[in-house]
Amino acid sequence: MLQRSYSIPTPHPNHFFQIIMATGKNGKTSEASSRLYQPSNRIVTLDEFIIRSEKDFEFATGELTGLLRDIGVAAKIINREVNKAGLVNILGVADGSDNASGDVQQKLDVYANEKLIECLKNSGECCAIASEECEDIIQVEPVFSKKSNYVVLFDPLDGSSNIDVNVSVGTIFAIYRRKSDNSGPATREDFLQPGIKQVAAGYVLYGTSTILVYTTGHGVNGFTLDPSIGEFCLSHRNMRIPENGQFYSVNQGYYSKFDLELRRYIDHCSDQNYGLRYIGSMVSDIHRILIQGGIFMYPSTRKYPKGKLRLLYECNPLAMVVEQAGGKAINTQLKRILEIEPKELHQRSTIAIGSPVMVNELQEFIERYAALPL
Ligand code: AHM
Ligand code: MG
Repeated sequence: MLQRSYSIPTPHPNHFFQIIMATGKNGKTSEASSRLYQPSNRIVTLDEFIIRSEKDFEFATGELTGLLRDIGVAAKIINREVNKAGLVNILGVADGSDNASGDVQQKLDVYANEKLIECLKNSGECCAIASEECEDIIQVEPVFSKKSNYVVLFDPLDGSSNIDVNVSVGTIFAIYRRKSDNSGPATREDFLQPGIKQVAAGYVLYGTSTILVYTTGHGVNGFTLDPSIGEFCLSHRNMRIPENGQFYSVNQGYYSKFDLELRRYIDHCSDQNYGLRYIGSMVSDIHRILIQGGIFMYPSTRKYPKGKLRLLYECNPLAMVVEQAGGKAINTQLKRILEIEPKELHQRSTIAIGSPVMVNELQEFIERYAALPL
């Protein structure tokens, strides 16, 4: 494979990233499959970037800036523990409990959950928290929350069933402005808002390197943790998802349990020689798709007729990131994920998310086959 380097201009003034375009065996340049972002020499830390971007926020009081920084701090603490897994007694299932969604809770789920709650509570930049690991919302006492206007939702360690086998896992987060008056406690309605109301969303991927990717509705940026200085440094500015891709990502083991239209689309992917990539850790799969293009699907199955993934702290934040990068995210009823009106905190949803051309292609299959008799 030949490699050529280009410096490309972008709308951002300080942007000097190189995109390495790879030329495949067939001589075609495949930007989608081999886009690499490379930072310039000037180091921009996450904190510096967040503070400099504060002017982008509609209500620039510094609260949201503080919240994003708190999440960065919690991510570093979680990263340290995830990296030690195997050396200390932190692997395996937590003592006798399932989480709020009925999934088996790992020890590291519990640890990551506690750290995030601790960091958010101590800084006092949000008034309430919701987590995959907690049945109900957690109020932050007014003495700490300084009457904050924000609520935070997260999945502290997504894909945690993979930890014991050293596969990458991630933290997913979503931030909303509360609807209720800030003189009283936050309410469930503050959390039950459609994804379009998110003021910020993102994820941290604890992978071969640790990367924090987030958006405040003004594009998507990624920050790689430099362990030597303990800082997240800007490495992926203004991320854009390739329009189209060569990979599809779905648990094909459930093929016979999928609806006809999904099975036909998967057959089509196979006919087209698309590669199948499925890590079983959604953050990792979405991160790959964000960079290389492709489609991720978790449709309904017999076990999960409404889909497995949680709308508020898995689908919505990842949909916001992907849309902000130029992608699409819909459910298998063809509704835009970000416009679904949530009814419950731990509501599940089906999802198809990724490169716009591939999501549109799936949509055509659903429209064509869903109406057919079985
Ligand atoms: P979790 O929140 O309990 O970790 O479950 C979510 C994970 C996703 O990261 C991943 O895409 C999916 O579950 C994998 O599910 P399956 O094993 O059914 O394919
Ligand atoms: Mg999860």
